[in-house]
Amino acid sequence: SDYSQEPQRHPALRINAKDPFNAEPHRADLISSFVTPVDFFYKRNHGPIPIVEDLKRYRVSIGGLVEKPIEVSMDELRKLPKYSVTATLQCAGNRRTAMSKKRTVKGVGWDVAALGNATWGGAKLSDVLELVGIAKLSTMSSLGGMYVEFISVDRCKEEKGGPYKASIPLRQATNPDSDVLLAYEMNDEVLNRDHGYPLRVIVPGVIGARSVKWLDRIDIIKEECQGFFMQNDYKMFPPSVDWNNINWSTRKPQMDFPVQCAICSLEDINVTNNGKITVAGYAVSGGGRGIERVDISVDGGKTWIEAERYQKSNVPYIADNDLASEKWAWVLFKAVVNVPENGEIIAKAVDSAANVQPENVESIWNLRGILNTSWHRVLVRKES
Ligand code: MTE
Ligand code: MO
Repeated sequence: SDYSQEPQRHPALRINAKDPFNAEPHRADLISSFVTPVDFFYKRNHGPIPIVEDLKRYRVSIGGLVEKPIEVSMDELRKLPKYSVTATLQCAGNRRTAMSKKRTVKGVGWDVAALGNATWGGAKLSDVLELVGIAKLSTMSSLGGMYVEFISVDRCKEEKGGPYKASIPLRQATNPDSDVLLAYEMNDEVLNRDHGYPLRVIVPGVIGARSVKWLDRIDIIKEECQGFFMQNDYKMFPPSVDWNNINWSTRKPQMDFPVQCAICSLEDINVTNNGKITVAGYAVSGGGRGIERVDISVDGGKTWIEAERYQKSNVPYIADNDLASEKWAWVLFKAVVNVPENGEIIAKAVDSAANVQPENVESIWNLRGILNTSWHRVLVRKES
């Protein structure tokens, strides 16, 4: 593979792997704003960043189980109603490094910042699919299609040199309320190469792996996409499964991500000479579920205090309230606590369905190290 034409990246990123390029911002940078600047947005790639040179000739093919396959230009996509959706994209591998410390897992190591919250601008997939005669809220068309497959321009070794791909159910793709976008803008700017120029899919509330970048083709298909990242990766296995007894076909591809939070104002280990310390971070849940609470403990989880939650400043955040919350976006939190005797500060979030993060890594450990949503713990040592 050729990595000689990679784009420039911000020097503040923490590089987890090169060729393919995988990087995340430092914790404090991540929570410096509600909308993550493009420079600080994590970058997760499986091959070289493709170059789409001639936008005039760029087309997305839409085919598979449709009566009349078409090719759509960027101009045609821009003519459809444009939507702006503020959504948090989170890699399923977020917090993998911490899971690996308990018991080794396979995969790129990530701290707590393999996610970002951006305002994505583009056409709704439900509008685009109408161009090939697929009605809104379709479950099964007369042709029998049940999934929408996204195929990219990039090439990766896991696909033996073929393109990255993924699928989502047709029901979700054709539901305008799912807010699935074909995005050409990120934070009101043209999408850059790292994030999928000229066009990417955004599937809000779902692990980042399904938001295919550098879109080349959309196919309506009968069964879920058979690509590597759907069938042999990004599945959640129980702790009992290891590399000797794994049977990939026994599990479904992971779609929604579970409730998650992390403290970003502190590193794993900290030193302070104050009696009080600020605990700030993000909380987010999948499937459009809001954040009901973020709890902080300074006594090992015996007692908890509730952190303040906000999205936009000056507007109180209320979970699942259309007027007061961005349903696909993360919630930032903040609390000032006494520096604990035992040194440990813990954060856990509760979503609007009352799902709670699990206490320990052990109960959710899986060999690929995905979805580490265990209570987030940091250590603070008092220095007098
Ligand atoms: N799309 C393509 N074409 N190739 C990729 O490697 N990585 C996926 C997804 N879409 C990927 C892709 C994964 S695993 C994640 S988490 C997100 O893109 C990362 O998006 P970002 O780099 O814009 O943050
Ligand atoms: Mo990912």
